[in-house]
Amino acid sequence: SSSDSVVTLLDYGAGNVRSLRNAIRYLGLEIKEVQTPEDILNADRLIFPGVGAFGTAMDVLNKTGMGEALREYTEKDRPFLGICLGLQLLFDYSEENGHGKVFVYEISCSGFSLNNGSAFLVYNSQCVSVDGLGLIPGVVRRFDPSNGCRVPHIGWNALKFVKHADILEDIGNQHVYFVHSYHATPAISLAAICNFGCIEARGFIHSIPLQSPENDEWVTSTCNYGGDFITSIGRGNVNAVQFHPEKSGDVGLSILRRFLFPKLSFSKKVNGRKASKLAKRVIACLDVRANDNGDLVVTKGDQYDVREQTGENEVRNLGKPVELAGQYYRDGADEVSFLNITGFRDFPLGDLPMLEVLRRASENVFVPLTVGGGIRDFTDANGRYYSSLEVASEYFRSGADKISIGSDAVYTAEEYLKTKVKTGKSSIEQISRVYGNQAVVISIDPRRIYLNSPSDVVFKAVRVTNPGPNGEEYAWYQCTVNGGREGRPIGAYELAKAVEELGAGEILLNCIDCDGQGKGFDIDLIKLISDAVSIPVIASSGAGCAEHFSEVFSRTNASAALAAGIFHRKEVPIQSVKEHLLNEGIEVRI
Ligand code: 1PR
Repeated sequence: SSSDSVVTLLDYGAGNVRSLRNAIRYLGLEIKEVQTPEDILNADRLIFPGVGAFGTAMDVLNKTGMGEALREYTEKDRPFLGICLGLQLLFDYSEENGHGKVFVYEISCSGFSLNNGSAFLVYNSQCVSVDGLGLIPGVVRRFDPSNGCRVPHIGWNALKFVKHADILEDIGNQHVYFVHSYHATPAISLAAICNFGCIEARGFIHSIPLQSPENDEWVTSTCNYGGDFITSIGRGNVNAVQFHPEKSGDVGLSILRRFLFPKLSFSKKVNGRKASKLAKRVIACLDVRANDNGDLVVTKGDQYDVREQTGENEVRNLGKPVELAGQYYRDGADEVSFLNITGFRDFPLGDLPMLEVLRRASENVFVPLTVGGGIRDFTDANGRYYSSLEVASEYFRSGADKISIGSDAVYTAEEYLKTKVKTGKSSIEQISRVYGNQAVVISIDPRRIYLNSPSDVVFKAVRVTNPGPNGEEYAWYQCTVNGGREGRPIGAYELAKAVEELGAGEILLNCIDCDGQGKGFDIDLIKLISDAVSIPVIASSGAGCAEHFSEVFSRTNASAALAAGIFHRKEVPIQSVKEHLLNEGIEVRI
């Protein structure tokens, strides 16, 4: 019937759901937009991709009457798929931008034996929380970096299945893509939160806040990231997942397919249960700029110089951006990054071809797309002012999942270190407030400056593995702007810490000295930065063979490694990098 070819989408306009729309269309369905609460109640099949922050989303849902309709729809067990925040909103409460109530969690524990009797423990933890839809018992909390995990949780994890769910039938041991800072917790066994030494604790926490979080009947899978958290729920026709099926490659598309076409039968795969850590990501990067004919091409520099050293000195041309992005997706890249490398001098919203590249790439690439270059406040030739947030929004609308900021982050960090004041007005703060920290990547372009002694500069210096040309044993890493053309009075270490405080969600760490050299990543630099911050760090610049990837993952705390040249020149396929990592015992998505 015609209703079988339509899915209703609840998009309350808080961010980028373009990726999901692309995935639904790719699977051959039409999308009906929810305009009124009745559209929810009349849906045959509803997808709710929550985006933005919990409190803001609930405000919108409550004001529009959509919240009430969602409650009714899910309570009636109508076909529902929540994604990311669309899972979290089904719970009782969240700590994310709670503005109303202050709860003191009183967690009373029972059901375990202590001195032959039952015991109570009062666990005092203050939480300002905000009400959710309240379909599922439990609280949504922030990941805690003191548990040894980087926040946001970004990347690919395999799931631990605790209960059957039709839509998860095809996952097996394969990884799915997460990006979030908050998570719902399963009914926690007491042993998981209290260290009672000799006491065997096997009870359940009965009240958070004064209400049972016994959501066992809902939980279909979990994952461990500084503790167990809920990765999917399902009961009857109501499903929700914390990860992003629309960004999880083929396996993600199969989850959507199972939800969208429940009547079709698919072959079954056995779901694995092996423990999984967050997989290390392998990212393909496309430096994009116009060549001398004005066509956008993928180029690649040697220490940031992208012009051929021979003949006409033309811009090196390594292919077409949309085609290469599609190729890398099919080859197994975990993410694809576009860097508009002349964005610092050209206004990106004037650069419509770049937006078109994004639009077209995102129609066929179902892993995360990052785009950078030229994100800053700008006044055009007609005197019209654009904020960096407007520039970023245009990138998000065109299909980016994350944006990256280079030069503007350097100026912002310099100012912040001088004044120690968070103005709330910088690009980092504004964009992360609206789109979430996880959507804001800071691209650092440092250059090594050798020193005889670390006390020769006020910036953080390290002892280098390979001494400088005059035998110098130390170096500091100077930040640059405008594609490496200008050095600034701030080090990569100082910048990284400042941007983390300002709300950046990830660092893309290049190194001008290593770029395009194929001699390996700058381990000294990557160690320095990945140990200094608790947000994920992407190592970049210098990969020349598969062994360089295992080296960077075994010797530093980088969460991902990015390369350009070796992939463009087809020297090392992405798949063989992954296989090598797997052989070295490093978890990757295959
Ligand atoms: O300053 O916000 O407009 O952003 C400009 C962005 O463009 C920054 O992210 C900056 O890193 C990038 N960029 C500017 N100029 C260049 C250039 O090459 N002339 N490219 C450039 C940066 C570095 C990596 C490269 C890795 C891996 N290129 O993107 O892909 O070094 O290369 P390899 O594997 O071949 O060694 P703003």
